[in-house]
Amino acid sequence: MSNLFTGKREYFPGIGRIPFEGVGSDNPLAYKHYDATRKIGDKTMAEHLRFAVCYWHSFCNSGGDPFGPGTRRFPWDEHDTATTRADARMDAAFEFFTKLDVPYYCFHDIDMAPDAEDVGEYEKNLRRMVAMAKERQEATGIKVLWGTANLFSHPRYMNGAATNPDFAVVARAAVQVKAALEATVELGGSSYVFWGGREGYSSLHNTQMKRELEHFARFLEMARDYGRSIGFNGNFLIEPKPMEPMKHQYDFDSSTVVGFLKQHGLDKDFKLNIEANHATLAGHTFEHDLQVASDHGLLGSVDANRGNAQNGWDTDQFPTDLYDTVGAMLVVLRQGGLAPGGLNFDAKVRRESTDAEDLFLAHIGGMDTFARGLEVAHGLLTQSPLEHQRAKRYVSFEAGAGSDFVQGKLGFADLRDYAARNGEPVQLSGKQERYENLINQYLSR
Ligand code: XLS
Ligand code: NI
Ligand code: NI
Repeated sequence: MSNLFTGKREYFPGIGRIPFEGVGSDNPLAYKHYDATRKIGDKTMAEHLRFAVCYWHSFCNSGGDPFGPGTRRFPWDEHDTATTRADARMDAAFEFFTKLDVPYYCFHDIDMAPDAEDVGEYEKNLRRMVAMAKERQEATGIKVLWGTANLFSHPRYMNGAATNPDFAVVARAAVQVKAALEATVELGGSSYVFWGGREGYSSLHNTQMKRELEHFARFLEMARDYGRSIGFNGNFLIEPKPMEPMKHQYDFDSSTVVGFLKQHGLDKDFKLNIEANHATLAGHTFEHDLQVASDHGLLGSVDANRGNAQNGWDTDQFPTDLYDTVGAMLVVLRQGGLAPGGLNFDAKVRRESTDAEDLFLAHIGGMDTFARGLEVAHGLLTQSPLEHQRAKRYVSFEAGAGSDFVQGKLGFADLRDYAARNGEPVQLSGKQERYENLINQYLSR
């Protein structure tokens, strides 16, 4: 069978473009909430959500785990050479993006192109695939949300990339970041991500942490300067994660990364890419890490997935929890949107999910969960008493001594005198249950 979109082999036969059919439909291959052109406030759902499919989990990860090999048989892997496999994989990827009708995708250099230890060969491989991707983008209108380099799979990076104690490895990592930046610029990507793969340590006994972090900052500075010099005007993004693969990852969570960026004067060019499952691994909620980044004006993009409440590792499941997506979209709407970032499904179907169709079902579910989260969050912000109730808790800072305090007009002795005059503060309930009920009320509207 030939592919409607490329004229080549069809990799997902029997599945057409996914339509919006609404909640009344039982068609598993239709959107129930995500209606790309429907307006929520002043933007369409597509403009608010800016969905991206990730190349690595969707087309490269066949489901291997530490206990056994992959379970999914990818037809694009049934070719003799790395080159023909890469070409076929790209055909499959663009067929998938088009059928799902997502505007963006994200990639690592070596998801797309065959890796090579020889620097020149590696660069040539990537350039060839970038040229092909560019053609496909022009033919389909699909764009890159962000690009990145895989600085964690090759054994040379076992002790880290930019933070490796061996300068030869640091320089080799620059080869990939330079090439991946060029690829991102060539493909019109609006952001470039650094997830700190193995930037961290397994033991502090053999590690000079301060020194490694200084090297990391220097490396990022150089990447920024190179990116700007080749016309990259978008955001550089750091993606926090507290552990895995290393025992301790340097980009632990939003707060840690914000502090690091400010310490090194990188916060003008770098923002954060927050991944739900990384936030929960750090002992936070997804919403918490989003809020911290947003409060600093540094929330750049989101890796949309979820963990598992019973597991302590990065399960990278597709988001299905409405409570989570409402919380996330409240933060996103309050900051006026994510653009030029978006919602990238850094998520994989389960090892037991082996049908080609499962990749569609997973993305449809994730997109519907975020679309519904958007609707509910918008309702909460524009129709419910939520914002007013929340603001009212702080009313004592709006006038009088409270306002003087905020403006820095008081000293500590003034606070003492105020308290002495005022007597014991009246008890004010936090009313958490009222807020929780309000969210559930809007979820069921
Ligand atoms: C791994 C990360 C990775 C980044 C891109 O945990 O989430 O997939 O998003 O390198
Ligand atoms: Ni992850
Ligand atoms: Ni991620």
